[in-house]
Formats: sequence, C-alpha cells, structure tokens
Amino acid sequence: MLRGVVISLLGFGLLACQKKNEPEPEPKLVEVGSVETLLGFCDPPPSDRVKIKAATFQMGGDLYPEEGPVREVSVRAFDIDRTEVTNAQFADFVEATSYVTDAEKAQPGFDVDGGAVFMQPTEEFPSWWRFIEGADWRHPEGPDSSIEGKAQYPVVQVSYNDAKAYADWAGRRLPTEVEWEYAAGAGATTNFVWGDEKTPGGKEQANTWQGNFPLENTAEDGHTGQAPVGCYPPNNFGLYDMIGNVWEWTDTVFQAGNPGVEGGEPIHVIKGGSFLCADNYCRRYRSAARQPQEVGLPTNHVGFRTVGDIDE
Ligand SMILES: [Ca+2]
Repeated sequence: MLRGVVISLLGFGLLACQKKNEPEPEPKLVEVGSVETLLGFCDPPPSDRVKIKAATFQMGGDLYPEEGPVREVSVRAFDIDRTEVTNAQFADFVEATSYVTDAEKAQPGFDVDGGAVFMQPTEEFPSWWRFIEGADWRHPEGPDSSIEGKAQYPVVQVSYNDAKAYADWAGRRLPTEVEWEYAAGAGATTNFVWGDEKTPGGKEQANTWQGNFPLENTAEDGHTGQAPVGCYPPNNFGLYDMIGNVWEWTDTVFQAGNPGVEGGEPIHVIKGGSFLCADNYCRRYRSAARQPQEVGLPTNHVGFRTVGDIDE
C-alpha cells in the first residue's frame, strides 16, 4: 500500500535555513525517502508585492531546446508577490471560501483523491514520482504528513485551477510566462540570475538539489525538500525563490492538449525549477527554463505566486 511508504516530515518548524555568521553545517546524507529539513527557520520577508516597470528584454535560453530561440520581448508594468504563496495565505483563502482543491477530489485515472509526491527511489519503488492517496495541500507528502509549523512554506499540491482560484479571490491573476521570466531574471545577463557562478563563494543561492539526483541528496543548501519562503537571497528586484524551492504556475499554455490522451487537459508552463533540480539531471534553476505541467495535476514541487496590473 502506497500510504505505507510515506514518511512523516521530520523536525519541520524547528529547523531551516542557514543564517549569516553561523558555522557551516556538516553536509549530511539523508536517508532514502526522508524529507527532513536540516536547519532553522529564516526570518520571513514581507508578504508584499514588488512593482515591475514596463521593459523590453531578451527572453529564452539555449541550454534546453524548449527554451529557445532567444528573442526580444516586451512586458507592461505589473506587480508581483515578493514570495511564493504560503500555506498561511492559502489557508486564508480556503477559510474564506470553503474552496476544495483538485487533490481533494477523485483524480482521473486513480478514482481516489490525492496528488503526485516525489520520493527517492527504492528497489521496491524505482519510480521517483508516486501518486499518493490523501496527498493534498494540508498533507503535501501524503496523509501522514502535515503543514503544522509550516505556515511560511510555499503551498503545494495545488493544480493550475487551484492557483487561479486563489488569484481570482485575491483580485489578482497568475503571471504570464513573459512576466514571470522577466521578473525572475531581474535584468541579469549572466548564466544565473545571481551571476555567472552557481555557488559564488561556495554558497548555494537557491533551494535546489545537491548530490546525485535522485539517489543522493546532500542538502548542501540546507534543505532536502521545500524551504520556508525567503531563505535564500532575493534577486535584483527583491523577489525571493523565483529560482528553486517550488516550480510556479504561469497562465501561459505550453500546448493545447496532452498528446496521446484524447480530450486531454491543457498543459501549462511552469517556471523556476524546484528543490528537485540538480546539476546531473535538470539544470532548470534559471529564469529561461520552462517545463510543461498538466493543469489538473497537483504535486509537491509546484506552487505559484500572483501578479496584478499597474499603471507604471
Ligand atoms: Ca520558486
């Protein structure tokens, strides 16, 4: 039974990200399947919005075929959430509206509620994505997990529909891919949003995966799974976790349907990479990176943030 392999979250709320001037933690190998967080909470940044001026920029990249071609694109002025939408913010929405997320409904093909959960492979379960009955935003890794003590973590196990419903309630909308990419890049022309080196001074700049994905997670960035929002340095626009932590939904269609699935639901672009992006497997911790995601599929590595239109 799948539920049997779900491991409770360990130590969340007590542990989290590295503070300045504190000794470096010893890199630690994490047991297969564990989603332990290694270090203490960071101070959460304000949950406000950042104004982005209208601009023209070079969109796209050439590391993966789907990123190209690089082309000049313009965006109008907008504002964007400083952080990913948190569990606390999503809880306010659910409290106010009694909204029921897609993961809490019977899922197509499974006939039970739940969502996709990443687990490090084992001999018994070689796949690293498993559908877990009972996984939802309150139980991101399955029914035995919870978000207790994780108010400042990004909400996950939310489908595109759920993210859009939140944005509608908030009087906001989901960013287009162009808006998202410009906001993430923040004018940078370097290999990474923060510069040409991935780890300047040996410091990880975003919550990604260190080690040999998917078998070994050395957690040199302080986290084996999600991190509370705002634990890593902001970009030049003051935005946190645009790169890494959790992928983020956009309002941009990747393709109209799911090839091979008759009447398949639309597939949208997600951006920014997640705690699962690794040097050896998926170098999508860059603003130009993009990935397709079925709009109805909730997982524990995709969240979102919202934007609004402004005059200037
Ligand atoms: Ca992110």
